[in-house]
Amino acid sequence: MTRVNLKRLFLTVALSLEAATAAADYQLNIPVGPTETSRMIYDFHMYAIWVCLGIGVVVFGVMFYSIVNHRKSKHPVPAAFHENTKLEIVWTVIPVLILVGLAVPATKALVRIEDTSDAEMTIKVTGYQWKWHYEYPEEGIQFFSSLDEASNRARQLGSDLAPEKVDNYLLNVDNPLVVPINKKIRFLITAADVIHAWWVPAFGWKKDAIPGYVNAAWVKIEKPGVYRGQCAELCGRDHGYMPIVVKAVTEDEYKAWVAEWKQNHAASEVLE
Ligand SMILES: [Cu+2]
Repeated sequence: MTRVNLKRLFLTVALSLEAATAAADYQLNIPVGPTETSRMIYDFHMYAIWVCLGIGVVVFGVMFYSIVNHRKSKHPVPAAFHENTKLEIVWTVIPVLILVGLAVPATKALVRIEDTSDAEMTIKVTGYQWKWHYEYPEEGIQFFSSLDEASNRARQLGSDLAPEKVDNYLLNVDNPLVVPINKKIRFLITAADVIHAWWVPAFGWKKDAIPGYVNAAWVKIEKPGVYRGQCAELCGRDHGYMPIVVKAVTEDEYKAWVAEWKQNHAASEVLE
């Protein structure tokens, strides 16, 4: 490759990298959500990364030191030793300690994430092809949550509505799940037809929704807001069109929403 060509190649790569960074709203690290579990996962992830980095620095340090200081030109005759009990004990004990140091906090986090006891309220989530059904057993509230109409219209072949014109295209639903903040909410997750998975990245976990089986998970959201997710298990033709929207609101707003819902829905028409 000529010099000019190389220069052009370098420029093209540099420019496209810059364009990609500017255009994409992405981050390299995992996000920290508004929940304790999400923070715990993030903290452990960072801790593990630093441990790995430390191991890398030590291992590569020893390797480069050996390459440079024990090169053939400096030591033409290689050392001829075999076995070193002390060294072997050291390189067994240190990795074991590192593994224990990783396993203890990882197990603690896992146990905490799985512990759905002492929940203050329960929400039952059922996956359908291709929508979600939410039920608040204590309140007698239940409804389906499907892709919003604008997205559904825009996604059709030859639609008169352009996807760019739709806010949160394919990420909005008609009836979002409304939950109060600062309450431990237990989710009971299942499915009515095939396997789906309920996933809101901000919460830090995702759970399979399996017909005939109930999975449990919990969340305690600390910040009001709209949290979005999607079905995370390929479940058929419209798998990509069953988003999840969770609206986390204050306790008072939640109570008002419950009252309003009950007023608008007679007991007889709870299920479609
Ligand atoms: Cu699905």
